[in-house]
Amino acid sequence: MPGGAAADPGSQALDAGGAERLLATMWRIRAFEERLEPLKRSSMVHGLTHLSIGQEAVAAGVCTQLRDDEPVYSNHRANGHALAKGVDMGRLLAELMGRADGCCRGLGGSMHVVDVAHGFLGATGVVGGNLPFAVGSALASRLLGRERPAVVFFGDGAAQTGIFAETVNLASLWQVPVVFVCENNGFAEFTPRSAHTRVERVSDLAAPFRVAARTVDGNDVAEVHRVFADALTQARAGGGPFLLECLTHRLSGHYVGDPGGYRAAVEDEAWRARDPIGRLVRQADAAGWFDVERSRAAEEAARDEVEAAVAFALGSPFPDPGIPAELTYAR
Ligand SMILES: Cc1ncc(C[n+]2csc(CCOP(=O)(O)OP(=O)(O)O)c2C)c(N)n1
Ligand SMILES: [Mg+2]
Repeated sequence: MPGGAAADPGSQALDAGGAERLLATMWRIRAFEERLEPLKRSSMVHGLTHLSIGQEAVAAGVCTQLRDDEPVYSNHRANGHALAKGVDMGRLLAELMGRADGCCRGLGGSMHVVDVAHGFLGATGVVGGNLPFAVGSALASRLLGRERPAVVFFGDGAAQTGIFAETVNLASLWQVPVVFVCENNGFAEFTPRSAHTRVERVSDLAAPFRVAARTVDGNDVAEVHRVFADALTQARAGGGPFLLECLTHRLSGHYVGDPGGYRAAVEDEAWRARDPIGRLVRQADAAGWFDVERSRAAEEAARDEVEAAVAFALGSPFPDPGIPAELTYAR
């Protein structure tokens, strides 16, 4: 399958090849989720479906730089993180459709996707609940004698939980290799950040714990890639934790079917002009790397891959009803 995480891409400055890879990854996420929405509306997909359309630059800029054994802890808005980390698209869709060939045999669904082989250690429905997992993973690697960074994605809403402060404090105290990646889309469900707090920037919450932090334009994949590359290099070298805040925007509801009453005040049109895919194409054109034709080809390849994933998932049976008991109890 094209795109996704590489075995050992390292962290280097963006070049034409790297930019093409980010473009392909963003198109794969966009095409997948645009197809997922009608599948969810026609009840082919089970459980809540949280789309990340408009936020693809964060997943792509971060996950494509990680090795398979550098784990990612995702949240409820997990499709982009999973695809960019290398989870097979067909197996991901089969999981969301509750099919036996899903990456968790169809028993988990969208908020419990796990793929150990690719270091995708999971979506979770517990807002903020993934933060300590990442610190525990980074601590475990330290105890085993290596600095293996863990990355955790969380939203601006998760930054308001108590466990966020506890986790950042311990990461700082122990100086473990963890990169906290905040996707600040300005909303937690239907509530704007301004209704939760007077602290506008999540990166400001790191300073009291003496954790280095940066806020970047989360719709500029080149900038996300560049700053995350530095954080990753620091973490791999034993330099301790880092918090990367990516300012972004989800172009659709909190979940598919969100009535959206609050969206009248949301500036979708202004954000559409800052669409991360179009921006990368303009940057690549200016750098002489590729133009919009390359983007169209990447889009077409992504849409073909999605159709193959749909056929794969639809061809997969539902799990044997006896399986949950078999997996729950030890013999
Ligand atoms: C512990 C917990 N509290 C509340 C919820 C309900 N909930 C689900 S998503 C969400 C908002 C999360 O916002 P944010 O972290 O900013 O992520 P975003 O949805 O914007 O990507 C909330 C409150 C939950 N799932 N878990
Ligand atoms: Mg949010």
